[in-house]
Amino acid sequence: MTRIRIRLNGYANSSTNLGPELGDRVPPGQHLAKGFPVLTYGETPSVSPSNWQFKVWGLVQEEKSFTWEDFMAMPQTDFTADFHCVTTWSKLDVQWTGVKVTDFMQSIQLSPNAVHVMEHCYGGYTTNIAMEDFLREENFFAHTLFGEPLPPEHGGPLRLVVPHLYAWKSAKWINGLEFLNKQELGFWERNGYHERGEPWAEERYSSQY
Ligand SMILES: Nc1nc2c(c(=O)[nH]1)N[C@H]1C(S)=C(S)[C@@H](COP(=O)(O)O)O[C@H]1N2
Ligand SMILES: [Mo]
Repeated sequence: MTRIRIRLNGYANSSTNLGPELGDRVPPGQHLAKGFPVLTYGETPSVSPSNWQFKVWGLVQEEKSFTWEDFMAMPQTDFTADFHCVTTWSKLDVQWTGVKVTDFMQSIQLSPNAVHVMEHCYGGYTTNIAMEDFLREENFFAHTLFGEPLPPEHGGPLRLVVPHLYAWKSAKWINGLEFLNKQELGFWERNGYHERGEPWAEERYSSQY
C-alpha cells in the first residue's frame, strides 16, 4: 500500500513555546491537544457500511452513486497528517487509511464550469471548499484511524480529511459532493467562520474579509 507523510508546515511559529521541531508544525494560536478530541455539532449519525451511500451531483457530466464496496475497490493509501481545529487544538501525526480524493475523482467527469464543492453529510452538516483546495494530492476519504475502523464519533464509516485547512472542512459521515459554478457557504461558513480556513494564515472568522 502507498504510504504518504504529509508535511504542510512552512515557517517557525514564534507564538508558541514548543521548540524548533514543533514550532513549525503548530500554527499560530494553536496548542497541542491531549488525546484526540471529538468536535461535533449535533448528534452522531449511525450509518452501517451496508446502508451507506455516497452521491455526486451538480456540475458533473453524470450524477453517480457509490456503495461501500465501490470505495473499498479503489486504491487504498495510508496517511500521516496533522489536524488543526479552529477552536485552537491541534493533533499531530494522526494516522489514517483511505482513498485519495484524486484517486476517487478518476470516476467523476466534471463539467468545465465546476469551480467549487459543497461537502454533504449524514445528519445535514455541510462545508464548502474551492476546487483547487479540494483537488490537492494530500486530501483523502478516511475509513481507518490508527489501524482501527474509523469510530462513529470521528466520522465513521467515512469522512473527508483536508489537512491544509482547519478541521471543520474535514466533513465527518460524508455522503455526497455537489459541484458548483460559484462559491456557496456551508454550515459554519454561514455562521461566522471563514470561507477558506487556512490555519497558517489564521483564517478563522468571516469578519476577517
Ligand atoms: N458532519 C460533521 N463533520 C464535522 C463536524 C461536524 O460537526 N459534523 N465538525 C467539524 C469540526 S469543527 C472539526 S474540528 C472536526 C473534528 O473532528 P473529530 O471530531 O474527529 O476530532 O470535524 C469536522 N467535521
Ligand atoms: Mo473544529
